[in-house]
Amino acid sequence: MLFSPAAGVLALLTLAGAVRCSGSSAFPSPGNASYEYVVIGGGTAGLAMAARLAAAGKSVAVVEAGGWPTEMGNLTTVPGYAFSNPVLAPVEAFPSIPLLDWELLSQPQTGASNRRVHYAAGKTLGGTSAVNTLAYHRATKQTHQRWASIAGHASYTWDKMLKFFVKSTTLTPPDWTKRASPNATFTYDSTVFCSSSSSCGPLQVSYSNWVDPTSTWFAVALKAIGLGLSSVGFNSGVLSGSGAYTTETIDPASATRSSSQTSYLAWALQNTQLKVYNRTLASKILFTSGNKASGVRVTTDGAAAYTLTATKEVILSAGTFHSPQLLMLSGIGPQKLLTPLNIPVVKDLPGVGQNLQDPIFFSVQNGVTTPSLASELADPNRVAPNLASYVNNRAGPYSSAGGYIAFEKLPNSSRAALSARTLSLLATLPDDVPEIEYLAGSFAGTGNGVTTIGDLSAAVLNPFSRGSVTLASASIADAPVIDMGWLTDPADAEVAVAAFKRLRQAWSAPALASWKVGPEVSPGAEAVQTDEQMLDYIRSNAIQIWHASATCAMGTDPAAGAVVDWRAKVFGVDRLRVVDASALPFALPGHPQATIYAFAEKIAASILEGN
Ligand SMILES: Cc1cc2nc3c(=O)[nH]c(=O)nc-3n(C[C@H](O)[C@H](O)[C@H](O)COP(=O)(O)OP(=O)(O)OC[C@H]3O[C@@H](n4cnc5c(N)ncnc54)[C@H](O)[C@@H]3O)c2cc1C
Ligand SMILES: *[C@@H]1O[C@H](CO)[C@@H](O)[C@H](O)[C@H]1NC(C)=O
Ligand SMILES: *[C@@H]1O[C@H](CO)[C@@H](O)[C@H](O)[C@H]1NC(C)=O
Ligand SMILES: *[C@@H]1O[C@H](CO)[C@@H](O)[C@H](O)[C@H]1NC(C)=O
Ligand SMILES: *[C@@H]1O[C@H](CO)[C@@H](O)[C@H](O)[C@H]1NC(C)=O
Ligand SMILES: CC(=O)N[C@H]1CO[C@H](CO)[C@@H](O)[C@@H]1O
Repeated sequence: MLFSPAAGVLALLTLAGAVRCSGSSAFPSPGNASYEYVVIGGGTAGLAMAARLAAAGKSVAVVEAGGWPTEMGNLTTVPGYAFSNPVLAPVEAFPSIPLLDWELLSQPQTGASNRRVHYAAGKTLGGTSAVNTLAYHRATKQTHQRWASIAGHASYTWDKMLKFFVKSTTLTPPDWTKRASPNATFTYDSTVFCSSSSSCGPLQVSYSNWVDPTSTWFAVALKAIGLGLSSVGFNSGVLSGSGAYTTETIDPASATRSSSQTSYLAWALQNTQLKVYNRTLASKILFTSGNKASGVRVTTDGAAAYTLTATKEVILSAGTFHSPQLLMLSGIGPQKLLTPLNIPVVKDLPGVGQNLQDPIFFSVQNGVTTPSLASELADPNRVAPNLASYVNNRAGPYSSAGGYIAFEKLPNSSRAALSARTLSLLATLPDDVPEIEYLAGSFAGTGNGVTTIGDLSAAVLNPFSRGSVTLASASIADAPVIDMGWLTDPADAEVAVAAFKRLRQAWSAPALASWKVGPEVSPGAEAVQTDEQMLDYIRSNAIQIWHASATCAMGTDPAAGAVVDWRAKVFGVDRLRVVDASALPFALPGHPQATIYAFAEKIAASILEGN
C-alpha cells in the first residue's frame, strides 16, 4: 500500500516534541553557547541526526561550514542539472564553486596515470546530498550481514535496518502519464517503504517524470548480457543479476531535489528548537580530562573563534574527508602522523584516515539515434518546450536525473581470465554482493544522424586498493591530503578489464543494430584491443563514482584499524560519535546515500534509547 507525501509530512508534524516558539531564532549569533548535542556538519547524515534529536526535545546545534544551496540559484534544485553541474568535473583544472564545494584536489594517483582529480564534496546545508546525482537505492541483505559481522552487532542486519530505511523516506509511485513511455514500464516493491502515514519519513523518493529514450536502449543492451529488468527494483536487498530504473531523491510535488536540507532540515526548522550555525567552520573537538568530548571550537565567517559546549555528546558528521581530518586535528589518529605535526595526542587510533575505499568507473561510447537527457539539454531548439513542460507540468528532461543501472557478479566466462589471487579476494565477498555496476549515460550528439553519444559505464564496486586521508598541517586552514589509491591493487585492475569487456559485449548485442550509428567512439575499437591497452585506457580515464567511504571505519578492534564501534562511538574517548560515510565499514555496493540516511536514523534512535 502506498501513501502520499502529504500524509508523511503530517505524520512528522505529530512527531515534533515542541513547536518552535515564534520569536525564537533558529540562527543564533556567534558566541559561546551550550547545547546537549553539537553536530559537526549539516550534511546528509548530520541533518538527519540533528533533526531526530531535536524532534525528541533535545537541545541541538548543527555547525555547517557552508551556507544555503539556493545561493547557487536553481543549480542544485532542478534534477536535470544534476549531471551537468560543473561541480562534477573530476579534473585537476576544475571550476571553482566555493558556495557549493570544498574544492578538494587529490594527490597524484599512481595507479591511474598520476592524475590529480577534483573530488566534489558539498559545502552547504545538505552537504553532498545537495550536489549528488539523486540515485536512491539500498545495499544487499548479505552486505548488511557482513556489516553486522564486522561491527560485532546484529543490529546492522537487513531485517533490523529495514525500519530505518523506511523511517527516513516517503515513496511516491511512478507517474506513468508523465513518463509517457510504454516501453519503460516496470514493477517494484512498495512493501519496503512506509506503509502507514505515521511510519513515513521526510526524504522524498520517487521516479523521474521523464524517461530518457537512450536509457531504454541500454536496458535492451544489458538484458542481452543477462541483466534483465528486475521485478522489484533495488530497494529490497537484492541487486545482482538485473537492471532497473532507479528511485531518485526527487520531491514529485515540485520535481525538485530532495536533500537532507529540503527534507530533514526544512521540517526541523518548522517544528523543533534546532539551532543552525551556517557559514561556521569547526576547527577542533575539545576534550576534558578523561578524554571526554566537551565541545567544539568554531568560527563564523572567519571571525573570532568561540566554543559550542556539548553537555551530552559531540556528533561528527563532516563526511569521508573532513571527519578524519577533524579527528586528527583534535588529537585522535595515528600517533606517528600527529606527533611530527606537534598535535598533542588525545588517543592514538591508527585507523583514522586509513582504509579509504573509492570505487572507480569508466565507459565505452558509441553514437546512437535516440535523444537523451544530454542531447535535450544541449539542443537550443528544445529549451523552450522543455522549460514549458517543467514549469507547467513538472515533467520533461529537466524533471529527470536519468537513472537506468544494473548490477552483477562477473559471469564464469569473465572469471576464467582472473588470477587465483583475484578470485580468492572476490570469494571473500558474500554471494549476493555484486562486483560490477553498469550505468546508462549520455553526451550530446555530433549531428549527421548521431543524436546522442551513448555512454555505458562500469563501476568496480568493491575496491581492494586502499587510500587515505592525512594532514598537511595542524591547521583547519589546510585541506586534508587525499589519496584514493586507485588501481594500486592488481585485483582491481583485473576486475576492471573484465568489466570493460562486458561493456563491449553489451554494445555488440545484435538487438542494438538499428540504434547504433558508426563505430565505437571511445576508446575506439582499433585503439584499444589487447588487455594491456584496455588497462592503459582505464588507468588514464577511470574516474571516481563519488562514493569514497570508510576513513573512520566501524569495527571491533582499534588495533586492527577500527575507529568507531557499533554505536558509532569513537574508540578510546567518551561522548564522541562519527555518523556519516566515513564510519561505514567498507564500500557499499552501488550508491550509498540511502544507507547513510538509514544509518543516521539508527544512531539517532540508539542515542534516544540511551545507548
Ligand atoms: C558528485 C557526487 C554524486 C553523487 N551521487 C550519488 C548518487 O546519485 N546516489 C547516492 O546514493 N550517492 C551519491 N553520492 C554519494 C553521497 O551523496 C555521499 O556519500 C553522501 O552524501 C555523504 O554524506 P555524509 O553525511 O557522509 O557527508 P556530507 O553530506 O558531505 O556532509 C558533510 C558536511 O560536513 C560539512 N563540514 C565538513 N567539514 C566541516 C567543518 N570543519 N566545519 C563545519 N562543517 C563541516 C560539509 O560542508 C558538509 O555539509 C554522490 C557524491 C558526489 C560527490
Ligand atoms: C568562551 O569559552 C572559552 C572556553 O571554552 C573561554 O576561554 C572564553 O573566555 C569564553 N568567552 C567568553 C566571551 O565568555
Ligand atoms: C534556472 O535558472 C536560470 C537562471 O535564472 C534560468 O535561466 C533557467 O531557465 C532555470 N532553469 C529551470 C529549469 O527552471
Ligand atoms: C522506447 O520508446 C521511446 C519513446 O517512444 C523511443 O524513443 C525508444 O527508441 C524506445 N526504446 C526502444 C528500446 O525501443
Ligand atoms: C560458475 O562456476 C561455478 C564454479 O565452477 C559453478 O558452481 C556455477 O554453477 C557456475 N555458474 C554458471 C552460471 O554456470
Ligand atoms: C552567519 C550566517 O551567514 N548565518 C546565516 C544562516 O542562515 C540564516 C538564514 O538564511 C541567516 O539569517 C544567517 O545570517
